[in-house]
Amino acid sequence: EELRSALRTAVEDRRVRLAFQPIVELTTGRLSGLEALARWRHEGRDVPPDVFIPLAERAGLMGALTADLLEEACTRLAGWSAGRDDLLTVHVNVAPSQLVAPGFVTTVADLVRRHGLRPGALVLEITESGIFADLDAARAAVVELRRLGVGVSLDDFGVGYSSLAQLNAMPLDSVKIDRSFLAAVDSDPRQARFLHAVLRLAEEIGLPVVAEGVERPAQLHLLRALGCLHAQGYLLGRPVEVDAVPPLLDGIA
Ligand code: G
Ligand code: G
Ligand code: MN
Ligand code: NA
Repeated sequence: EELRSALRTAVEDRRVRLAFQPIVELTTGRLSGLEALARWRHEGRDVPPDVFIPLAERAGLMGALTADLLEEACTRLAGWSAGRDDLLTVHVNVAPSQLVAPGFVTTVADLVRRHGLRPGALVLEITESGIFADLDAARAAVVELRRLGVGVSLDDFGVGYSSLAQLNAMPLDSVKIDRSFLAAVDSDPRQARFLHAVLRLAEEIGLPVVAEGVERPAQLHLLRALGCLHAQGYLLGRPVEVDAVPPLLDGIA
């Protein structure tokens, strides 16, 4: 319909852009990374990614959109990393369809080389809900990406359909626990115990955790007490536009 053709034009004109949300190291309170989040303003309003990402998928625009956003993320990352020797990472969300698309890994390898990135500075976030549609292809892509040194993080961990055995078979280097696991930890002891169990599971299989959706100090205190190393959420920092990122970086030099 109308929104679809507007999105097509926006992708062609590179008007879908990125916002960046801080990921914080809990032991020090310092910035450790930034998650890139796609933003589209259409007729004066922000269209949520939950709307335009599926629309792009149905319209056959995901390949072009992903290429464009990865290019922007790598350009920004290279600029922000110049002259610094810290370990800033930029996380980019990659739809399952793109992870397994022909040539995807080659495209990523080319980006890393062209922008002169430390490969581990780029982290791709893949979602549990989609990768298991074609598990073998997804695993093969993840193996190749990790061989390049690029990071792969499993997003929305815990709410998808995967078995733990399948997860264990993927050479991931971190998981992001879905914010639903954090929602009630400060009011419901059972939820707090559940979070504890999920964190212990991740630790047992050697997967560092990024906790998502930290909105209240009590959630932050619990995560620290349970030994979670990284977190993200409105309390720690909202998504900001590109121009607001450099001041955030001063905190980590
Ligand atoms: O930012 P938030 O409302 O900004 O994002 C909502 C959802 O959209 C999240 O699940 C997020 O992972 C997804 N999303 C945001 N940006 C992108 C993107 O560039 N590519 C893909 N595939 N998903 C994205
Ligand atoms: O699925 P993904 O993790 O990529 O989702 C990122 C989404 O989560 C974005 O829409 C982002 O704006 C949103 N988000 C980030 N921090 C918080 C938070 O503390 N609370 C809520 N409700 N959403 C958050
Ligand atoms: Mn994400
Ligand atoms: Na998530």
